[in-house]
Amino acid sequence: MSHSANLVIVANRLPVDRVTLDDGTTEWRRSPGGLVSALDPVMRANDGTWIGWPGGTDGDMEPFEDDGLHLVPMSLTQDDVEEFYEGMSNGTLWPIYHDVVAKPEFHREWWDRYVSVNQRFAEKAAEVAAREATVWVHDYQLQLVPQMLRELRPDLRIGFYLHIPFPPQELFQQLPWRRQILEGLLGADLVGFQLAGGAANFVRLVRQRVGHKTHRDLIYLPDGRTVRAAAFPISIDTAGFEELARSEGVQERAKEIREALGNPRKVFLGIDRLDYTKGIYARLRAYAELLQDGHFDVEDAVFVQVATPSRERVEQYRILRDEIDRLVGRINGDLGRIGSPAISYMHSSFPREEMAALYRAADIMVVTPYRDGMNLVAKEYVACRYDDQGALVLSEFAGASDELRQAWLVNPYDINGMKSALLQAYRATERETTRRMRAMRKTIITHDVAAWARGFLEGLAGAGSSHAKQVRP
Ligand code: GDG
Repeated sequence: MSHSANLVIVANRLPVDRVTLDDGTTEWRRSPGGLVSALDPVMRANDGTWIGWPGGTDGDMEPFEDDGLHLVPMSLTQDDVEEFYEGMSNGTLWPIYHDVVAKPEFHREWWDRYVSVNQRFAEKAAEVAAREATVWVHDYQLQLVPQMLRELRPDLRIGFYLHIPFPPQELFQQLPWRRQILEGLLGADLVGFQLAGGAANFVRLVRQRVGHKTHRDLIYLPDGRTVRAAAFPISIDTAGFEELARSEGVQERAKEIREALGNPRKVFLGIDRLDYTKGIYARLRAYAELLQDGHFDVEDAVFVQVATPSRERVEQYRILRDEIDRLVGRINGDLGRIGSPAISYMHSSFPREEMAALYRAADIMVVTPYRDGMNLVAKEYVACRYDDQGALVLSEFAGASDELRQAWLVNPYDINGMKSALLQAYRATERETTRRMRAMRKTIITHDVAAWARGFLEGLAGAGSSHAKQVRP
């Protein structure tokens, strides 16, 4: 590897997906995620390198350049995928960090594999980082990397960002490897969370379980280092989404969608990865009860639910899929009429343009997770409503509810409460929705994903006691 980088991003996935073309050849396509567009300018300004898994189990691949970005693929074997990714990451950590909405499983082989894969990521980062470079590690799959990397390369400035919630100690304590994970994270100079609550949970756990001294957001290690834990709520490329929403193609498509739905008075919309944390089941039940109770009719309104396929090899995700299939079938069977289903359900993923058109077509966006680090869908909806129209029904347990206070906030465990919020949003006057939407738009226009990345990197430049070089945020 000839390129040595002043900024290294380490994440479970690379920012590109490999797609196979009709003629059997493969090429790389930029993943649509907001993280990629946020980090793209920072990567370019610092000639950065991104380390991650390209998906699949095709064996070793050489580092390559894609559209000016240096990409370093990490290969995973079938066993790595099953034990590190599907197992420890998505079968153990994901549910524990999301309020134990599903039951976490603990397996020692999964943990051993998590350790060995984290070690390989750390070794790769140690190999490509220039002297005193900045390394930014992402998310729950790689929590041991900061410490492993510091051992290999004490000259580096290391940041870690957790995209999902950090749980309270009552739940975190269940983890048989709780101490190792805390120590893994403490290898960073700055540990970033979505919300101040997550940062506080982390600091308290470190004090109680590891025994380090702490003061506010600082942790003092016996070797003289300090680690800072703070909140950096993530956001989206607000201007980019608005521009897409304003494009002629998207406006045209939004009209077509409404027509295809039979031009009902109101369109409700849910867009989620098909995940048990997202509260899809309860939201559809609440909606169906509103129809049953006669508040409105299938001719007046329709609920469009897009569930993007996700983690399909993990058992709990298969069970969830069957449950939603059954529920939608029952609701439509009981309440739908010819040409007017109660719920229009799609288990598929769409291009960004189609997402924007759906946001434009929807009068009421329904986002009701039981627990969510942030929830970007809520912010994307607001970004697309340049007309200041549209209502957002949002769970109190999504990180986004800290900023989007003017949404109709709900407790997703309270079906009656959800019914009443859905109904209020349905009946809201234009004046009311405009007032709320305007305030929410202000928030996400000033706080976009570029501001998030800048904030974290500036925090990292000022954190810790190492003397590594600074990167341009
Ligand atoms: C994790 C945390 C945190 C979805 N379906 C399609 C599609 N999407 C895009 C959305 C949005 C993203 O995927 C989903 O982001 P969320 O934030 O809603 O949820 P998670 O996937 O669980 O993300 C979460 C996030 O990390 C960032 O830190 O907010 O709390 O759980 O951007 O638009 N995009 C396209 N087609 C789809 O079918 N193109």
